[in-house]
Amino acid sequence: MGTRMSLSLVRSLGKPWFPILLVLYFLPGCAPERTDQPATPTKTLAPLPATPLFDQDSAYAFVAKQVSFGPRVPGSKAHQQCGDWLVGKLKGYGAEVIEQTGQVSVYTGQKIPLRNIMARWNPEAKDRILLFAHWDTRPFADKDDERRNEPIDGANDGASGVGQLLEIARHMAGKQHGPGVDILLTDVEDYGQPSGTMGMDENSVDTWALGAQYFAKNPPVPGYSARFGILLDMTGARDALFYRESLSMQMAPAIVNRIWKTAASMGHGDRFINETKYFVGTDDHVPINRYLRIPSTDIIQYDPGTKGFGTHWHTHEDNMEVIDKETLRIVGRVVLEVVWQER
Ligand code: AHN
Ligand code: ZN
Repeated sequence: MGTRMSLSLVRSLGKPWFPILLVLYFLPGCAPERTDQPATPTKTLAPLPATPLFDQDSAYAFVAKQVSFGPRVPGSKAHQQCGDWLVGKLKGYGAEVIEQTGQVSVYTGQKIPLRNIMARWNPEAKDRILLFAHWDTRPFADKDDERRNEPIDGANDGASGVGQLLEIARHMAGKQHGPGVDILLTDVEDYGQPSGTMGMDENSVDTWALGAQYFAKNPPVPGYSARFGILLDMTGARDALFYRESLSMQMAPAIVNRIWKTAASMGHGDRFINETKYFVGTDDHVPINRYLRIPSTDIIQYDPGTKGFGTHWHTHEDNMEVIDKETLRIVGRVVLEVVWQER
């Protein structure tokens, strides 16, 4: 093609329309392409600061500390004391802390106090990332055969995600690049109406995640938004597997992709399984997606044996014995990596 074009150019020499051809030849895009130069100049991005090391011993200690207060049932003394400790830790890591208090009605009609805790780094930044987990404990063990009316320890269901977020918080003052970060510890997630094994009906779905619903409907920061949100729920049990959660895939597929791809690239594809499972009826990410329109995903354990949550779920077996440092580390470092890679 190039040779034929050049030949016809030679034959046109001396023809009256040759000057027009000559002008056309030098117009951008009309000359035969040169291959010795890149078509567009390459933009080199500045290297990102190294991601800090997520310390699983530290995360484990944060889980154990929460459990040591006793079940963090809304309205209880343990709940009050643990809440105070969480606020103190987050302030100690340099965050501006907003406490959102209020009252919510649970499925029995009973009114209970609510305390959402939001820790903010670089609060002036418009561009933000939201990390969240619930810090309350289920007041009963409705999936157990014994002591069904007693509250559970909630080592995995509640304390694990909060422990990982506290360990991430410990590094946050050192983050000088990229968007601002908010860690939201939601309250009254786990006071939902007990139901059969196969999940929930239309009426009971809204009895869960009351703190996140309250936050999303009345954000304490007017016009609150974020690029994306990541919810950690039951992320600390031994050998836990994390499948792409179906509601997250419907509402926020891009951030799900980011997390599962990052996990695979870090060698954790054996824990972050690249398959979607429908097993979560609702969770804190649903109101955050629905009302605040922040694309948010739930990282939550799926057990192929139960085709649902772990066997310890909402039983007294959800105690420190199910917590494993390796699981805490894997989820913690994947989330920290995704946060650190944002520019
Ligand atoms: C259900 O899907 C029934 N519950 C998800 C919310 C939850 C409860 N997460 C922890 N406990
Ligand atoms: Zn629960």
